[in-house]
Amino acid sequence: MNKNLKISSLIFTVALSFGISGCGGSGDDDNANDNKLTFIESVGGFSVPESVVGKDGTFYVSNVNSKASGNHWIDNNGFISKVTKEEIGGDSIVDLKWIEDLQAPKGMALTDTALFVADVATVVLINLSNSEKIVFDAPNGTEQLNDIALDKANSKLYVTDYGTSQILRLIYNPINPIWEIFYDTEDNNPAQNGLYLDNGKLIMQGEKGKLKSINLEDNAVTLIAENLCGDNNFAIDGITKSNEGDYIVSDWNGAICVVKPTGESTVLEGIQDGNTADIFFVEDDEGDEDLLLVPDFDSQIDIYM
Ligand SMILES: [Ca+2]
Ligand SMILES: [Ca+2]
Ligand SMILES: [Ca+2]
Repeated sequence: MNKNLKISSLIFTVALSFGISGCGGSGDDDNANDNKLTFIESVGGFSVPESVVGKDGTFYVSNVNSKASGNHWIDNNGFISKVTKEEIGGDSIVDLKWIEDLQAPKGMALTDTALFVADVATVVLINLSNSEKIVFDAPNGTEQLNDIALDKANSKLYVTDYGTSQILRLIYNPINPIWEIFYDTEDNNPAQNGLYLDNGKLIMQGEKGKLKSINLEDNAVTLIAENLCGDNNFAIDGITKSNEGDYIVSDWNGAICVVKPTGESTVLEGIQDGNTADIFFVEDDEGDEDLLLVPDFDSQIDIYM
């Protein structure tokens, strides 16, 4: 990994090359920084941001815009912000309330043409070009949809319900959407939150302090790691993957942990105080200027390299 500043292909204006998981990069000082993030800047102006996703220089931030839970999530004031990299470096947000009339939008999934948003009891599909919405009402009994993992090739998405601890599957045909329960609660199962699709496996929490995967072909559940970063109560909010093949998981309470496929996990140092909600890994086009975007569930997206 080269540690050269490259202004020309910046994401969020400033980026140095950095492998989030370290993993013995080729630099001289690789050992010193393997498990440390470097804070770059915060982008503010949001209202309880829960997640961020993006591609090609355009990013979307879900704004819960309320901190109360239960029925208080239903307040019709949630919104999605649309941010471009040029403006975000100058601390300005292109379109703070790009999409309004949501409740408490949280996890999102992005395609070339659409943004899917988990919004309490619905999944909302937003057309990127005309901002039109298609709303998929979740089945009765759904409590608080939280995160989305998209299986676009099969027109399916998986969405966690923080309230019931289930993972639901939606075939998102607008004319005939089909919902089913894909994964039901385990013993001692905490509220399901973060979800990530990785080559035919759904990566999820399963039990507090653990990272598990479900094989989408046979539904077999495999334990990847336990006692995440030495914390049996690690409550996963966001799950992503570095370009070195390690999972990066956030605990909403304020911690980020790198999990190797072998199950070894290491806490990332250098995180700002506050919450760390649903994170997003930005791999540079050339693969060597990677960033981690961390919503603080207050007002900012914190950017690390
Ligand atoms: Ca709200
Ligand atoms: Ca997520
Ligand atoms: Ca979440």
